[in-house]
Amino acid sequence: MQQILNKIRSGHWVVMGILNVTPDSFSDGGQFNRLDHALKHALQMQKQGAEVIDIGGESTRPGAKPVSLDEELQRVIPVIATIREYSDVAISIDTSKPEVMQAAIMAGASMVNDVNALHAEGALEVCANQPVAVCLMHKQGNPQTMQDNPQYADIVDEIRQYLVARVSCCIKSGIRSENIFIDPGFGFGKTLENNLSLLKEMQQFCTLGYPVLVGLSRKSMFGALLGRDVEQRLVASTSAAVIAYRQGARFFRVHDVAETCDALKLCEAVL
Ligand code: 7PJ
Repeated sequence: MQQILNKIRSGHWVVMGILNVTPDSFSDGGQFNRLDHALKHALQMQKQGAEVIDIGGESTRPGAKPVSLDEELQRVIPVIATIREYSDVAISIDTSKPEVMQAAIMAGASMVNDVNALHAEGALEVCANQPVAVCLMHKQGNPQTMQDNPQYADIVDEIRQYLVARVSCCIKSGIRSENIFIDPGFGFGKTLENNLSLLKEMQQFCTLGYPVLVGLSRKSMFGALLGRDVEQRLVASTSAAVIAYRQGARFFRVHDVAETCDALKLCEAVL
């Protein structure tokens, strides 16, 4: 993970491949649920250029139901252990539960990606006591209801303030500032118009002093804008990654690793 942090700090981009191990994952239909499939998918994404694999056992898509601690642990820990056994790719755990963070770190994860920005009791402490990177994401509301009626006075300002406040909490708890990423949280309690504003104003997050991670891949904002199903959002997703890159985002959480890497290589070559 240290290498990846250095790479991003020196201005290069990094792609994080998404590995969902939820039966209800909207874009891979839970087909990677079994261990061997999960491993194959992770190794394939690594070969395609992913330097981090983000493993999530609880779907956070709009309307998804929470899963129990035991269920989440059973889904993610064997997958992390298996990938760790066969590959040296960096592993990120996509969770909001401190117990899952802890177990994932023990099994070999070196990053905690929390859509809840380490709000759960004990989460800050788990991340402060170990050499892990953290990603703090903004969301409004909870997955069950967040898309019902999101409201903002000034969305960019509100999210900037939220992220800055969460960063301070992390630093106060003992998390090293070099280990912190921030993320405006596309699609988490945001209308299409909100998401487009965030993409347009990406630069305002990239100048806060912390590297920015973006998760735009196959999101429903493209469905809303283009009327396209999840499998038909590749061009919009990579184009959006390029728009974010041009404004300073350097860490990209994606399903389509090879295509995103092509687009980002082009961006870097042009600059
Ligand atoms: C994000 C995420 C995101 C970060 C998900 C999906 C929904 N983590 N986890 N940022 N999205 N950091 O992939 O559509 O945008 S789950």
